[in-house]
Amino acid sequence: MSGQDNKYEQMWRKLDLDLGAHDQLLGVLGQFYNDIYLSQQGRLKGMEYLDFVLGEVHGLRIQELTEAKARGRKVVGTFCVFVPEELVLAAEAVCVGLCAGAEAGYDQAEQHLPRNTCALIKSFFGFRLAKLCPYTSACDLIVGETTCDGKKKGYEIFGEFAPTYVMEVPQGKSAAAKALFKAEVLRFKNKLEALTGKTITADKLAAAIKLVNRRRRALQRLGALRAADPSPISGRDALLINQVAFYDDPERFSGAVEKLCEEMEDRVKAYQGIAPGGAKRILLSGCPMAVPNWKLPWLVEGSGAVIVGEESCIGARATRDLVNEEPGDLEGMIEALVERYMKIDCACFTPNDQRLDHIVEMARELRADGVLHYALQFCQPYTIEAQRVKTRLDAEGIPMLRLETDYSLADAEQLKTRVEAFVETLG
Ligand code: BJ8
Repeated sequence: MSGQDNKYEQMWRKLDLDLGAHDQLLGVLGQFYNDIYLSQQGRLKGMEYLDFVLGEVHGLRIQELTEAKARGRKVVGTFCVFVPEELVLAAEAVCVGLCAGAEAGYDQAEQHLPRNTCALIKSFFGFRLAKLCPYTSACDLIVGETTCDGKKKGYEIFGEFAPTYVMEVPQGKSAAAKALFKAEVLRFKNKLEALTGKTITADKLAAAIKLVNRRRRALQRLGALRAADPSPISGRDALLINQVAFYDDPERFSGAVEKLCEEMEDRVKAYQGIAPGGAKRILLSGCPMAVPNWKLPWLVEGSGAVIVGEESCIGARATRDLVNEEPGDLEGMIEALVERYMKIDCACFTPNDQRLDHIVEMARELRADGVLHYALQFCQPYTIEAQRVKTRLDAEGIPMLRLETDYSLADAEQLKTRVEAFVETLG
């Protein structure tokens, strides 16, 4: 990631990026990455792959996407883990998660959205409107979803600036809700077939299910290894891996994570860890942290604690459940997709008791000393659900600190003080 390197300039120009602003963004991100990531001591050797991928986040991977497009493949962008990636792959398209983790293009975004909109929504508007994101520009279709009110109303406007399709996601888990979601999955399948001109067959879908499950299994294995004390990997690195999972080639990425897990297993056997023995163990819970939103992990680990898990869509909520690989027919596979995706415990659902159970489960399995509940300001689902999380964790005797923040660094000192005070009270 370098603001100086312009070997991709022509490609970015073709994608209609604002080259000056884009160069500035890469320069800032590169510095941020050096400070937060490359300054860590004792990182795993396998993280070099992640450093490389992130270094080429707007370079090599975009080149791969443009080459795939030249060969006739479509690129489909998503903002939510509810969108079944397996269908996108089975339609022979490339699926990329569109990140929205920086305060970029806010001025342009605020011309269309209220100022007090959640940072994630403002960020995906900003990246598009300020012409900063080559992923968004490369997309033939961007898939939104009716999860929170901010997103679903936002997509009505976003559709004026990018080819947008919205999937309806139910707000509960009744049989009627599942039927609605199944109808939406089928509608999405038709949309993809129309977009790509390819038929989604049972064979293609079975292969896509296996591929995406492989990535989930690799991330589950990595997540389970973090139960070791000392933890073999920092929370910052684990978050980065989960972030990169959304845009890297799934097969290549799974191979790299599987190798990394082998290295982690060796560390665990040797009782080696990234944090000093006795470091307080923190579980993060709440809103997703998209690239390059590394603020909180940086502050937490800067306070001497170590993050051992993320109960988040960029974390365990995205990887916990696999799609059943047994059905051999298309109908059975669609059912299996619906079953799996309806298990997601996003705070947009009501009631959402499964999420409370999962937080407790994760805290116990990962031997966390405390939970940091993280919500983006103006995110009603997570800021409100934080109260129920607190009540449940109090009942379980698990300490919790509730934080609301955004992407700005203006509150970093204040957050740091609160996190340090919380860590001191643990164990
Ligand atoms: S399944 S968590 S990825 S919706 S932070 S935009 S909820 S106001 S991101 Fe999410 Fe899908 Fe749910 Fe996961 Fe709205 Fe909240 Fe902003 Fe959010």
